[in-house]
Amino acid sequence: MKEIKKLLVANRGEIALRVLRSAKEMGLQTVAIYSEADRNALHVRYADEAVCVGGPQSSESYLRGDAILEVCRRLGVDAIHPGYGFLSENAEFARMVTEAGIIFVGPSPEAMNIMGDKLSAKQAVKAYNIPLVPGTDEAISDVEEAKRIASEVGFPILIKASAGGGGKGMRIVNNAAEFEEQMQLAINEATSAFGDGSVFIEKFVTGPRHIEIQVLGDEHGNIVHLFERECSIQRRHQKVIEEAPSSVLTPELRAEMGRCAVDVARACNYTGAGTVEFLLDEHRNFYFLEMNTRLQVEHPVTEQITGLDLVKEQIRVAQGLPLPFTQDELTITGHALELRVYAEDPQNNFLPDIGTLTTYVRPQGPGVRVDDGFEQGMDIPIYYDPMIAKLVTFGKDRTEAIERMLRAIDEYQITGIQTTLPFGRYVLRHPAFVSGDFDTNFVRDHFTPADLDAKPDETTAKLAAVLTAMLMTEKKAPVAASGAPATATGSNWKRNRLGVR
Ligand code: MV4
Repeated sequence: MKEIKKLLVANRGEIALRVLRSAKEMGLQTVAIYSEADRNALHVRYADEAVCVGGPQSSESYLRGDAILEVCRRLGVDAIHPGYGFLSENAEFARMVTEAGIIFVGPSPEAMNIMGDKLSAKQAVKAYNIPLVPGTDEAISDVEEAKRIASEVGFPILIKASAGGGGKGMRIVNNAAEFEEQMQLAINEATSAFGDGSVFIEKFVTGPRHIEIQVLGDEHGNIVHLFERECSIQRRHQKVIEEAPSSVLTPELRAEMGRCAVDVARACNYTGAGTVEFLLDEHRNFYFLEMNTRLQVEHPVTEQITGLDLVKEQIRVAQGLPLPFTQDELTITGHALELRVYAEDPQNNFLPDIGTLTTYVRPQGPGVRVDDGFEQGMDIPIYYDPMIAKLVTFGKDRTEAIERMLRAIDEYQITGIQTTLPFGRYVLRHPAFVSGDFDTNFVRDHFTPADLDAKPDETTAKLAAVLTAMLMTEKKAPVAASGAPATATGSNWKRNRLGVR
């Protein structure tokens, strides 16, 4: 075992604070780094020591691997937690850290390299029986060959950049006539954005759900999955609401996707916490898309339903300890939702809204968790992500988690800036969301800014009607389609399987 005594968090905002809290509970000494824009930030005050590493721009501070390593040497740091974003998926940084004799709390640089490129990820999982979207598993540059494959796969197809991610460098092609132009655009975009023009083709799945599986691996070859997160409610590839468990997975499908996720992790000898992304189509076929080699923003919903602290687990496996549980020992209890609260104006095309948090009062009470990095009176800096907070609620079932989220949104008081809280309230009250019948097109299909002007009474009445309908269905159908008892894991998720097409 490689004991960690002093941990540096190479990040800012809510995730820096989140990691520091777990480190403190574990009795570790903590070091924060910060930029000139974050002098008064909460993570700086929370850590035992804090060092300014440069200017407000990320490139002058949070992305400066050399400066961060210098702080580690000076303060005798034995491990770095990278959080998400910034250097968290930078294999070169992970290698530098390891070569400096410091523990990188995350996977090996090799695993990061394999999964950082979508085509090499597809190659790596080839030896396993992982379903992939029909298409090519190699870079394609010959337009005629690409067209031939596209017509075999069938339109619409999607051209994706191998080095891309989060929707960057994707092009939908509806017919052969558009093909050549779109392919050239995709290659040019990929070349200028990633310095790598490799593209490939996939059948375009038109109304998919985005389901991801949390995995955790140790250095002794043990890998488990921690069930799924449903992340279909997003706007322009920015997630808005995440939940666990998903209301569309049967226990059988959950186990099958879980096994595949573990195999994806095995394909790159994954260690630490990671996430395997799948698309689920309307017939509930699933396809592996990519793997994210970091702790994700939405990890709290998994923590709430499993009772685990993922940051502690990350730190333990980074010290070389074996996982303290087996797959069979893991169960789902209750239901959790996360609403991302952004400093954006939903009435004005979600334009980032910067300024001072004149009023900032967090919701409290049963089943509410707020992960944030701000206090009343602070400014939201313009240099970083506009996410102010993650509002997480949990309850015995999905209905209770929704009711608590609506109550928590009402308690949340933020003035001085516009936020996405009203948008969150709108989504949580929408019959399609409440019934579970939605896909990644939810926001496009169901939202216009005028919806936020609706009288609260009208939407409340609508919600009451839907909840009543759900309660009646629960009484009629408390048993899963498989005929298995509905609460084998102590979870009520099966009762919520409405809207399954
Ligand atoms: C797809 C797809 C449909 N068909 N691939 C977007 C982000 C990246 N991780 C993969 N993405 C998609 N890939 C095929 N073959 C639809 C999406 C997609 C999407 C995926 C997950 C969550 C939200 C999304 C929104 C639009 C498109």
